[in-house]
Amino acid sequence: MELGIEICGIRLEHPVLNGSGTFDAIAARGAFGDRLDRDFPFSAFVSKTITPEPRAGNPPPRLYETPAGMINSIGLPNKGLEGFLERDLPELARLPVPLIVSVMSPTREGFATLVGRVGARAEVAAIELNVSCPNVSSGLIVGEQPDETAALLAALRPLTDKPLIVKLTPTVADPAAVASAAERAGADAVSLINTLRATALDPVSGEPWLGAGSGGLSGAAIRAVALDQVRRVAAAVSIPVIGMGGIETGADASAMLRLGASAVAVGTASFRDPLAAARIRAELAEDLSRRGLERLPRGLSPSTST
Ligand code: RRO
Repeated sequence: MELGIEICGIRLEHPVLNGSGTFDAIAARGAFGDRLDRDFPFSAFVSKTITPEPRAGNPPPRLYETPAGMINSIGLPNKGLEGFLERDLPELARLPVPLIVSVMSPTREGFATLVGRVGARAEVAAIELNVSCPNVSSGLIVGEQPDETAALLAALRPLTDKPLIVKLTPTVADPAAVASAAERAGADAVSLINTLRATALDPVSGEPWLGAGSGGLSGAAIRAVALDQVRRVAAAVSIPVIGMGGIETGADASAMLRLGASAVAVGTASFRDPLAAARIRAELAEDLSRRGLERLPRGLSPSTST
């Protein structure tokens, strides 16, 4: 079965990407060497989110395993824009697939600097705007407000010809309204969902387990939420939707594609098995053939009601 897709003008061999921040390709190259390039599990690589200035991230502990997923409170540790361009970009540009760089700033000016500088690099195929990180304490999450999201896109759109993908938050009553605002203001695609805000207590001390107090829930626990939000968003926009949230099998990926996603991303499953996405792609091809589908099902959404 032909799994190739074109998304925002970028040709991809199949529809399985990684979720930003869930696969460290530079560390993986150290561990697996050239095998990583031969067996690379994703059709495009989305970087961990970068910010204008370096960040140390949140205090430990940063992870908590739940019965069907995990809570992270990583807090955006990164080398900052300059460190990324100098040290990480040359490494990521060697990957055998198109590179999507995820960026985030607490200010519109910071976003503009990131988009201008990253967008000017030929190694970068597209930029993901992370307006949905649950783990920064800067107050407003831009992606919770349609108007804020649109204003951000309107400011950034003229700064680059590269496709802009908006990473949506699930913590809104109407994700389709935010997605539509992003589309109207010039977004080329949306990706969803980011993690859901979550808390866990240390069973012994009774205090919050995570160093930052709370974090973002991912994994199988959020799959049903992700499927519903992808369905609602895909019904509302004409730009491509990259769906993610708890995808662990080809059947999960197939469901998300049949609900309107043009591509999917694997995140938490890669922590347990770095090659999970390769298995999911193979299972997806089998699932779609079993259903008699000869092409990827964008547009065959069984329900478009919200
Ligand atoms: O770094 C993080 O803590 C983080 C980010 Br930027 C994000 O977008 N989503 C998430 O669950 N964690």
